[in-house]
Amino acid sequence: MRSATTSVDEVMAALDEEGYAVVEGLLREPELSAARRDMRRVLAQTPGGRNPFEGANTKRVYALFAKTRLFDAPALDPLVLGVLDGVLGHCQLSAPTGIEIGPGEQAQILHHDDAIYPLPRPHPEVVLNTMWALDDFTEANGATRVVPGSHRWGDDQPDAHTRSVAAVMPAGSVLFYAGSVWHGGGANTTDRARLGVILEYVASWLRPQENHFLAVPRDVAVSLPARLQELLGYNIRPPFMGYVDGRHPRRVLEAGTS
Ligand SMILES: O=C(O)CCC(=O)C(=O)O
Repeated sequence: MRSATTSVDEVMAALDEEGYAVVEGLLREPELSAARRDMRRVLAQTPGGRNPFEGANTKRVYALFAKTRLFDAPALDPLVLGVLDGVLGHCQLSAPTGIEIGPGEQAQILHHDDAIYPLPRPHPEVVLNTMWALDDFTEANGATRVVPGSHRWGDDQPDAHTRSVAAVMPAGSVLFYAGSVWHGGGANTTDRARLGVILEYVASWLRPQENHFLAVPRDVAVSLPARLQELLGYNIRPPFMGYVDGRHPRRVLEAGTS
């Protein structure tokens, strides 16, 4: 477990070695309680999972940046941006998702997040995920389980002998994990829900999982910090990937609302 004073290089070294790293204290009070409260407000209007991957007793909040402002700052955390720069280079948000694992939920199937892209393994990282713990993550309440070192696997699949570890961490911590590392939500055997928010990023030459242009209304997008707009796709990957009618998309965003 590392602390908020951890350097970008230390996180990158752990990601390279193990495929994941836990950093404590990136979200502190009063922001932590405010984020938890606001997510629980959103969750009150959120339906349950629709399939075994989403979970029978789990709720997932999609279109996160349309529903809360409490993750604008975490998405731009300097340590996160530094690690993104080192691991992915030019990148954008892919799947910002709140995940509340309810009591009685079974362990999610182990998977790797970059499996959606048809790339032979192993390959340079194209996805980096950050799981923000809003509750304490424990072995019992469904802390994310990670298979250490599995980011280096080729076509190997986890089986009954695969050793996974629970990313146990206090609320306010962040689990960084490579898009290629095998992992999954843990089983929740307690009587309380476990709340976390995933801010997943992808190299900007790939399509993000969520279509942010439709998920986040234009009048909301225009009010966001410029760097967050870029991470939501209002950006050019050099030399010109992502232009709109020959122009930078931010210009079009601003022009459209004036
Ligand atoms: O909730 C978790 O701890 C992990 C969830 C996850 O890996 C996913 O849904 O892709």
